[in-house]
Amino acid sequence: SPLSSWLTQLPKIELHLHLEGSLEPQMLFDLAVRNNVDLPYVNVQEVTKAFQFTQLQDFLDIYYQAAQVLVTEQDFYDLTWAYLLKCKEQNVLHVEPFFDPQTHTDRGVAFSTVINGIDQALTDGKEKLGISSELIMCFLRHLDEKSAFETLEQAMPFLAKLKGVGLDSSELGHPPEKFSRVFAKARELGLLTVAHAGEEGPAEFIWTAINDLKVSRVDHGVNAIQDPELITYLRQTQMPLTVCPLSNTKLKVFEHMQQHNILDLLALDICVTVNSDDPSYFGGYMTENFEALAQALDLNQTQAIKLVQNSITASFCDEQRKQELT
Ligand code: ES4
Ligand code: ZN
Repeated sequence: SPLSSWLTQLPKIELHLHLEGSLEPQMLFDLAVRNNVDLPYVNVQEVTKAFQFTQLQDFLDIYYQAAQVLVTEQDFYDLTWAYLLKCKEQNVLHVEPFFDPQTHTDRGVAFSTVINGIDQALTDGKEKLGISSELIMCFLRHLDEKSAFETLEQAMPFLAKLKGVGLDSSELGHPPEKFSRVFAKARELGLLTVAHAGEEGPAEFIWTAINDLKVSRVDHGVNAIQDPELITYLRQTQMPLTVCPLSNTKLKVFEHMQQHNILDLLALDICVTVNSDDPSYFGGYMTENFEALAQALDLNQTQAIKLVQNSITASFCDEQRKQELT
């Protein structure tokens, strides 16, 4: 359709993307062979079947298992490069990807292997594709504070390659304040902070992400709608929410895209943005997320442009790059 090609051409920014969640089935198989890793799937059809999950924990179990095929620096390079090529196709000009070091260091892959592979691809992405980036390291919230501190310690030689830290994995039972001290240390080191909050967890977790972790953005945050005072706060402070429409319907945060609240939040003048989260698992990259909003919620061009402008405002890039993106 005309809108669909317009959405593909529209210059876009991605602020909520897990690199491990951009691992496509074909690369999963190729890396399993390359590294001699056993998979519980023999073909793409069985992978597709395994991807029938409808809640966060079922997804995470498969996502962490698949990540085991990532072993060498070249693997992390190839994963990141494939994502950047997809960005180029979809006219995504700036990205702020997440990675989960503990998923790899806990099985014996060195922190340096992970970050050097990712960083080299991001550097090449800037030089060869013109895509700028800022990298964010996430702590797994189902693990303990000690493990998060150890991960921050491992990151010390690589601080120049990192813009911030985030918090992801199972939200229920693991409130943001579990990581108040490690986030305080990260801020002392000059890192910005973000956290997944209000995805499957309550609005209260958005408050504690803001007040205890001092986040610059909230990842997901759609459950803010349950708390009118929080909505007022988010509007007045223009605290950004990195919303992921296809993720939210796949994991049944909303039953159908028609029920998604992103355009309601936009109408309330909240700084919402569109992002793909784990595109290989949830059914699409940036363009497909915008297209899903166009189909289900009648997203128009004015709204799409405002959503991209919000992403520029919410981005961690420098003022000069923001000017170029505007
Ligand atoms: C995630 Cl959708 C989502 N939620 C929480 N943690 C995650 N890690 C990767 N995708
Ligand atoms: Zn996420």
